[in-house]
Amino acid sequence: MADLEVDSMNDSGNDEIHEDGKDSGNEADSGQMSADQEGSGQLDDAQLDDTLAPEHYDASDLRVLEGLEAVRIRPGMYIGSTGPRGLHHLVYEIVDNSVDEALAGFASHIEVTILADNGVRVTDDGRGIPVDEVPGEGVSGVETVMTKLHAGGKFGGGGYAVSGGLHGVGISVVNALSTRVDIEVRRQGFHWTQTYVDQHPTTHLIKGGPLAEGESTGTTVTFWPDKAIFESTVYDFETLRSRFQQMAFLNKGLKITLTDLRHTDTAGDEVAGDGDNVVEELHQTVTYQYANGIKDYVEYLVKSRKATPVEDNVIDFEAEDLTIGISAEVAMQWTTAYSESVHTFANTISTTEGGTHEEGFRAALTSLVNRYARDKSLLKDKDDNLSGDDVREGLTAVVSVKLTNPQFEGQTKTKLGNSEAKTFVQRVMTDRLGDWFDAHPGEARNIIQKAMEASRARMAAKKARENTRRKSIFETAGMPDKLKDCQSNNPEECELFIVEGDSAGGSAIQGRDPITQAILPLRGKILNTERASIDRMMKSETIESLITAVGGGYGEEFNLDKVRYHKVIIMADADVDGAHIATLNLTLFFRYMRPMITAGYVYVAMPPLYRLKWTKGAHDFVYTDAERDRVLAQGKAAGRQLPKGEGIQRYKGLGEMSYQELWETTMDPVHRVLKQIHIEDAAQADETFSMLMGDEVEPRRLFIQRNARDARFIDA
Ligand code: 0RA
Repeated sequence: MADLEVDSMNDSGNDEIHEDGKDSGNEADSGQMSADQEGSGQLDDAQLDDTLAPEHYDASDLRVLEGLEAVRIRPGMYIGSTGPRGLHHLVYEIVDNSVDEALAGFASHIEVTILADNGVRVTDDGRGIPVDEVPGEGVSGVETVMTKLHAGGKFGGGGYAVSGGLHGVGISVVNALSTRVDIEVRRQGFHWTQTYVDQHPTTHLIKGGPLAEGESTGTTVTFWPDKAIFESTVYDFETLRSRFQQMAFLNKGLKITLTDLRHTDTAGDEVAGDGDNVVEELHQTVTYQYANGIKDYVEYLVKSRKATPVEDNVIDFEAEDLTIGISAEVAMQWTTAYSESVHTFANTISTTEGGTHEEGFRAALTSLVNRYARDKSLLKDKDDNLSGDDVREGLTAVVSVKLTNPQFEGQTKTKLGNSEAKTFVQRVMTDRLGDWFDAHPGEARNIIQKAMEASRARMAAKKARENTRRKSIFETAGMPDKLKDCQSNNPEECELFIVEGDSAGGSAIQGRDPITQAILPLRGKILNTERASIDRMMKSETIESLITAVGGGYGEEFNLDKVRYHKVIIMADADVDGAHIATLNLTLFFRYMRPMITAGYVYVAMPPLYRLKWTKGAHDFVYTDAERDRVLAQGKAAGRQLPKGEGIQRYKGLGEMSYQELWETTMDPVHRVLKQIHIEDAAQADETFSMLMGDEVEPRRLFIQRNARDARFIDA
């Protein structure tokens, strides 16, 4: 799943954790690629000669290919990274072009197929990429799109062009980073084909047979990513599936089909424990199409959270301002759940860092609810205003804006910066939600009463917290008893290990580097914050001690500047129970200290699974079954031997390790493997958390079992 994404890293004393070595390429400076994607002049088929220039390459072709060479030299600049994200980005690049064709009203169905050899085919039933010679280019439209940077789908015209963050850099980038691309266009009554090998066309665009009776026009692009560029060229079905489902939600009516033609050995998940590929993911197909767009999205989110709606109907509206080139769609529903789940998008890119559209949404919502509550005397003069947190408690909402020239800011370029988006969304919300409240007074009253209950619970929690805080100031400077703090006061170098169980906690305390590493042992499982109200949550001593140790507070008042550790490392056993504990901890961060995750401060430690006790030389610790097999084979090839019987020691829990072993394998920055938690897609993560932490045990058990080791639920 693409939700909470994790990058493994061996952070060998290296502080540059955001530039993780695996997903190489700088995410931060890669979001500006949409600036220059205007087309290269209107194509007018009628004016163009149908015959194509004979095949010859002159200086201008060389210049074109130099452009693609630049992409190969710095792929991160164009697709963000050469890790899993970049690899999947290639597919989105092609699909976005087809989506544009669909939004322009010409395509209705996009089919994506992962081929058995990890090539990917994208087919649409649009107009087809122009096949005639492009004036001034000397080559066909197809060849221009394939070889010229930024000559993407936009040949000008047609509504207001919409472009995403990294998206819209064009099909040429896919060509640049593939060993082969086959392109087939169905247009002007015929099939047209061309193949590119290592960026170069092997022939000119070939006109094939006529379209069959009833065969639609359209484009098919098949590409094979270059193994010399990407760390891995194996596509993840789940990552693509969830993205296409989301695209279908965000583009009302669009139909997207995804098919996986691979066999188990590449598509299967490794199941924790036995080292066999057990889970079969053979030849699956999914199709998504939502007639009501984000309204369906909200219904889906509410259902997957197993939340009970306060009112039957999803509130939804949309508005558009053609003069400034912006549209906004909002869908929302309150539920009896305690946490909020608000997801915002700009040009279908998930804006996990929020931004102006989200500010506009929140500001309008809070002031409208307060004004309405006072008008109707639900709130009395003596009462405080309801806070934003109160108003949004239990709210599931999707806000999707589309605008011509989006400015993406923030650490991961997922924060919308356009000021006009704030005023527009704020105005639309105030008008339309205000109308809805007026038209549905009974429902409005229920919603406001729920917010008032939230407010009362929050105040009770605050009071309780102030009491305990006042008390503990006399004790250990406000820090929890259980915390073995580190000596350094510099949060940048400080690490907090959250450790399951007192015995592992003891080893961690003995093994740690006391200058920079603090240990917080927690006994057993923490409260499931998905299922508890905020006052109940704050009554839990364990959760209180965790929040106090981290130091930034929680909820709306969370302050990243006050955080005492820039690495919080969840350390749990490498088994199903451990995975559950890690997930409970992550849920707490996700719901109540989310900026910790966004800032990249939250990690999961990966203790080794096995120790290989060679008869001679140092032992090897390995972290996955695959690594065990590889290291074994390498060792044996090098003539090393394992003692009979107990040569491979399997660790069942952290408690089995001596404190020296725990330090060496799991805590020492030179050797340990940490997984950094990202919020790649908050909506998806939200859904996963709800599924994991919700009422139903069986999906959770299966999921954790499948993901306990390879942590796919937190991997790209
Ligand atoms: C340029 C111009 C036109 C369509 C496209 C590109 C186009 C590109 C892609 C990429 C994947 N599918 C696509 N479908 C269309 C419009 C040409 C016209 O006016 O007919």
